Amino acid sequence: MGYNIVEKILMNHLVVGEMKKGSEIGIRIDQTLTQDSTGTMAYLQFEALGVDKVKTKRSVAYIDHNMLQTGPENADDHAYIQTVTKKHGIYFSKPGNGICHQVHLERFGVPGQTLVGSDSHTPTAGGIGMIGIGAGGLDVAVAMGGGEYYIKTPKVVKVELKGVLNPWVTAKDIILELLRRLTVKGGVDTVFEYAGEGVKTLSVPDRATITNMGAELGATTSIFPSDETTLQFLKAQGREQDYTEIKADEDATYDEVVVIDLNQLEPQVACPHSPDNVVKVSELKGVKVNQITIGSCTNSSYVDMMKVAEILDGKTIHEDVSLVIGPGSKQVLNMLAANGALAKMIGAGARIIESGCGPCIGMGQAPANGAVSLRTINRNFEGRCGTATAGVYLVSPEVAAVSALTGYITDPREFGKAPEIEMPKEFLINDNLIVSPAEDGSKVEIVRGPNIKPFPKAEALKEKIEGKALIKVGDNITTDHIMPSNAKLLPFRSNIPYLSDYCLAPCNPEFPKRAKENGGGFIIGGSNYGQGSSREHAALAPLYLGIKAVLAKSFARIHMANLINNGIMPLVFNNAGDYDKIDEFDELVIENALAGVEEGKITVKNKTKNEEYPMNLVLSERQKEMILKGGLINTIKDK
Ligand code: MIC
Ligand code: SF4
Repeated sequence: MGYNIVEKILMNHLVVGEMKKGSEIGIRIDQTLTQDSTGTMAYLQFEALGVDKVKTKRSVAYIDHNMLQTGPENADDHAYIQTVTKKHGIYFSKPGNGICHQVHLERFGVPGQTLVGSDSHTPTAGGIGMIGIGAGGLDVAVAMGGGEYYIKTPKVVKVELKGVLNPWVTAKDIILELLRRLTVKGGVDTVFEYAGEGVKTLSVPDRATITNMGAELGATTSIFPSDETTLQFLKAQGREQDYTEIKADEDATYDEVVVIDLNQLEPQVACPHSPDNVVKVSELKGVKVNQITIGSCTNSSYVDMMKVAEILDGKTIHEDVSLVIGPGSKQVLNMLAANGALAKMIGAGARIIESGCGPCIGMGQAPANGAVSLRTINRNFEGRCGTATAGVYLVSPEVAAVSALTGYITDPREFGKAPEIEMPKEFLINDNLIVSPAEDGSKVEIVRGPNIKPFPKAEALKEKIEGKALIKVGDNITTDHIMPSNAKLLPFRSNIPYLSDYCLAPCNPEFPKRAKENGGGFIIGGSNYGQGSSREHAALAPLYLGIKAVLAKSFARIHMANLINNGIMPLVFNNAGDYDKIDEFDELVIENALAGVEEGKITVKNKTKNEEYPMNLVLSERQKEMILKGGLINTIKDK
């Protein structure tokens, strides 16, 4: 029997366990990446492991999120990351070099290898046939130290792309279509493997747009074959030697098949406040737009930017629109500057921002109250842009650029001929913002600014756990709700005591105070609790506030792993209806926690209502140990 691509790469990297659907496996990790907003914590944890030099083939630290330097905190953290990486054998991509996923694709990704990154969009690397997985900082730290990375053996879904996209219809529309059909919870414990004749028609950056936003399906990752197109891309990046062909066997099998007919697709848009709230652009015709941002790790490649420049060339943006453009990397920005495309953007009235995450994570460019913001990014969760009352719509760069000219959401097919941009035969290669690690790390002094505070540590599990239901939230709560990030909070990512005062604040600003006054307690969640970002802070802040367990209908993959790594029990309602029976401030108690963890079943007693709720806690042996001992660090220390 033949194998699909996912099976081939995972089998090649299998270290622990057996590849049986749903059972836990440990895989060897070839590469890691971190970015700055999760990186400080990841490197503090790496230091706690006491490993001298990373054991991976390549590890890279990017500075791309915390680029607004409104105070010294971000620059202090950059200095910490630059020195800690120099000491321990990690490459350092300086601020200005670009967004981690874009730069990693251009300069470091290798088909057939595995990559773990402390950012949920690490699957972008699937665009060149790599298994890229987003994880919490602690898991990345362990991978840097040579430890394996654990996932549930995924379900593999083949996404068969038929036909060819029509003019003005893009890779973004393909992934939006998948989100429309499968929703933000449709990909949990799944890898999407792309196949079919349509694959050949998509460039590497197109493929990367699709694998990037596979994260919004909640998928473990997404992957394309590594083929002639991949080879041409790597050649143009001067990295031909990194190429290997990777394809599924003719008789490969899949758990499910989804077919998308590219000819039938139209330009699409994800409406506020969820990436799966997708409709056709033509259905929103005439909606007035206030702000447009083009960029982010989803859509900021050279070709994306060139198309935008062509659309804007010689024209002027609508008087009521603010257009902001952030090219994804120094390579892209430099090429646009050299060939005059930047001048076309500026000439039309665009505001050019540096190559980084910027508006995508609310680091500046918060729209006006009630504004409509059209963005080429991947997430439009409520409030993420920095303005709770604004509505963010997710679109392709083409829809964004055309709408910038008209001032309302516009189907670009009304605009005329679509720009045709060739992939460059040679990219401009200049890695002078990538700093190599020291030959001899022992001489490097690590700089630690006053913003860096120790991270909270969990304690071994107790037999009896008591507390109040401190907060009850609904379905699809994101990590942007649990640990919000914006220009005011992102600088404090290495300061959990400070951050914890904002934990779950978008749901209820009283929560941190309640948790402190009651000496901790429980969080009650709906389904897909913790979707979105990989930020471990969404587990560390609750840990700091004394949260013992989260009771939910279901959990998103990365957040669940982060809770377990930090010794917090993710309990799943056996009867989903029990969720309705709990009210905030109910007194809850778990009496036989230790035995319950071993059995995978825990009974939560509601003392206020005199009821009992059976909960599931399905854990691997490795995860049980973490819950019992109080997290991953304690487990490793014991060994
Ligand atoms: C995001 O897009 O939400 C982020 C900001 O890149 C996060 C990482 C973080 O919270 O620092 C992610 O996607 O993991
Ligand atoms: Fe940065 Fe946005 Fe991509 Fe996250 S999704 S890595 S914030 S550009």
